[in-house]
Amino acid sequence: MISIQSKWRYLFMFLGIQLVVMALLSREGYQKRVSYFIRIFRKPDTTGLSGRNQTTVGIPGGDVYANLSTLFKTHVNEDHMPLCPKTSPLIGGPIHVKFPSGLTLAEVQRKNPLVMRGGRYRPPDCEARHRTAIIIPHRHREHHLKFLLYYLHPFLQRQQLNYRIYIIHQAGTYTFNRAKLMNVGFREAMREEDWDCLFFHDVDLIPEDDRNTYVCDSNPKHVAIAMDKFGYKLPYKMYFGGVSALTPLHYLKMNGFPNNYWGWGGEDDDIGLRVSLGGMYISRPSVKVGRYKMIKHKLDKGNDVNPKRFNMLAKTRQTWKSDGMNTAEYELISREYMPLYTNITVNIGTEAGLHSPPPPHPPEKAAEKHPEKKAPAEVPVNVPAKITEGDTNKKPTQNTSNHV
Ligand code: UDH
Ligand code: NGS
Repeated sequence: MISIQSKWRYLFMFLGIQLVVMALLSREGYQKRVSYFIRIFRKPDTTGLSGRNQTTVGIPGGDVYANLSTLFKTHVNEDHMPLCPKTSPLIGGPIHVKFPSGLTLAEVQRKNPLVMRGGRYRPPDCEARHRTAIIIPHRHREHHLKFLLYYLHPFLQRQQLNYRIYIIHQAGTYTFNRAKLMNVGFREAMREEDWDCLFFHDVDLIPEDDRNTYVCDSNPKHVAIAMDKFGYKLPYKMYFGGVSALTPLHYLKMNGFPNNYWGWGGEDDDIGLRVSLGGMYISRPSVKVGRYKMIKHKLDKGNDVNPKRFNMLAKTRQTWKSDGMNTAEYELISREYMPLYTNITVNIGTEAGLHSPPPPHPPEKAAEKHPEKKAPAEVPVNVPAKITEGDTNKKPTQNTSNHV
């Protein structure tokens, strides 16, 4: 028979074990611990296609260039090439991203012998199922561009895509306008070829998993859903920044992107709202694969925080049909076919138009020097999920190791 004293002893032992387990769970994050325990009871995965830490089973060493040298130009008749398989045999999973010093564009070119002038690629041994244009808004970020090209070219080749990379370069020194540059990119890319999918891609985001396929969904896709700077989580429900993918039909249904967001912030939220206003939904890949490493940097000169962004967002419902693809005015300065990308340099003017002198800058409010998140004046549109102060108020996890 168990005496009362030993009953207490068991009770204390039980509570002690509970305390140890709780301490373990809270150390390094609850989720990590729970998944660790779950993994102990799971059969090992031999496909390399699920979960993280499978680098050695998936892409050898997580090297984005692994196995790509097996691809070479064959002299097959291009009219009689077989269709590429539904899932590329080159896709392997997680990619190890680092930023080696001393990388040059010549080196990226040497590592990508099958990329043609203008940053154009077609699989050498099969007819691609998908035709994707990558549109990158750009100014003064050559250093980031070099790293993006180093990772993006082999990443897209692993997916057996027919693709081209377009850099849309804003000429001059006037305030940067990311969304308007995307409108330019859309029109100029579609003028050149009949793309079935367009990826709108920030220059500083490096994909970390090649199962994140650069093809479109039946709804506009927000792709960069798990960035290192946000702890590999979506910062808020309606976030549509970084990388997104739309078909030409999606793009036209939402009248493209706004032209009037000059400076940092808000334009991606406007684009997210347009998806709903155009009668569509936001689709997303799984957080396991929609992972990105951001090359750390500060706010650029010429891209100050836009103090009007919340007021503008509150009016998207009224403005989206009259400001967008149908009103995007710009002047093409040049189109250059570089070895690794097509460079489109464009004059997008200012708030005052293409040729008028820029409007005087409004005095900047002290608070706007730092883009703390404020709520829009009112909830902008009747959409399934709304952007509120809480929604945009996220705390990026600072990751200093990506600062190059
Ligand atoms: N971009 C340029 N040149 C510029 C500004 C922006 O090329 O001068 C392009 C580039 O593709 C970049 C994208 O526009 O990836 C988005 O701009 P961003 O990287 O400045 O914006 P993001 O929100 O980062 O990703 C801002 C970092 C500082 C934020 C401070 C507020 N939290
Ligand atoms: C929101 C901004 C977005 C921006 C996002 C992430 O608050 O444009 O933060 O910013 N919306 C508004 O300001 C209305 S980040 O942490 O990357 O600097 O993309």
